[in-house]
Amino acid sequence: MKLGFGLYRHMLNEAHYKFAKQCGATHLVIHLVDYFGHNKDNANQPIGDKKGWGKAGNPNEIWTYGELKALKKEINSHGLELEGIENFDPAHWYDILLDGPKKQSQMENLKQLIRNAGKAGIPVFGYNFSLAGVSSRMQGPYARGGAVSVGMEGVDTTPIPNGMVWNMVYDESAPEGILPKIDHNELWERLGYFLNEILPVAEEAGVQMAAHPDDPPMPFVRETPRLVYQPHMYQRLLDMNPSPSNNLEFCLGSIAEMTEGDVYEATDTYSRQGKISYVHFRNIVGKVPSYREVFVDEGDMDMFRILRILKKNNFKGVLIPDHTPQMTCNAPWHAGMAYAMGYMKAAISHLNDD
Ligand SMILES: [Mn+2]
Repeated sequence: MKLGFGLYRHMLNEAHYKFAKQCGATHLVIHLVDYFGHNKDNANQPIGDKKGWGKAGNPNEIWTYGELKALKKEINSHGLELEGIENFDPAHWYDILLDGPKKQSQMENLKQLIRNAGKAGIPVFGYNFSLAGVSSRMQGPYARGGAVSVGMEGVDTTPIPNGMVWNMVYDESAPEGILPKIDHNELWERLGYFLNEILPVAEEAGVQMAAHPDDPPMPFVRETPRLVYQPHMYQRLLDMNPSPSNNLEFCLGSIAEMTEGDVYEATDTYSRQGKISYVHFRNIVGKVPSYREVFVDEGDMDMFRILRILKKNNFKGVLIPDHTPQMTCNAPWHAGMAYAMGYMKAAISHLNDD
């Protein structure tokens, strides 16, 4: 197993690469979507509000091979590997999510993006097939010692306005109104189209498509259906297409927040199938619709037990902390992340001594 950090777009710089290396990470998973338009007030722990996470990017400009190659080179020059990119820009696939008129042309763009990633030598592309995206979360002093973290108290039922999807505005001049209501089957069909189109290209490009479960894992959020809100629903996604590129971005926190099943069993089931591309290694207390994100060592989950299961099933991928509570000091994000990474590093070396 390998250790990495997830870095948001505004963190893709020398200071953060050095920080990651100094903590003992060897790999990075990077976000290229410009959440909050570089307004950093909220961007180190995105929760957003009903206005969402800001404006989506340019629909006509996908991330180019040159751009990705340069990023990889820069990251490598700091002694780190670039393991993956996390999330598509809503601007690049809103009509794939919404089954809109630009679906096919956006699909062609995403295929080119995956080819670009493969050519640049980036092995994993994480995505979250969701209309509401991350939603309904609040921020508060939920973790040990009053550390500020994210939690949920009830689900957001505000409908999504036209022009917005996955928490971002892709069309500021969209007509008044809200997204039409659809059921779960319709959303699964949209996912099926996406997978059948993207997976052959991903396979050829040497890229694994890694699906994040719903965050929060509720059947409906903002009046839209969700796909993977119980552990067994991941299997449905895998069974839709047998491609070796059809993989998971295995978020332990979101899975432990689910009301059915068992996070240890799920870890065993999916790692045994070799279907986990990388892991979001974080801990929580509670389940939806009422849970809190906490420090890695104070939650409901026995993280050592999770690691033993991953090791037994020969998981070789990357673990990243995902999010952590923010610690009270001048660098709340860094302190939280360094704490998580130190814990993970010690746990892994202990495991390897067994
Ligand atoms: Mn996650």
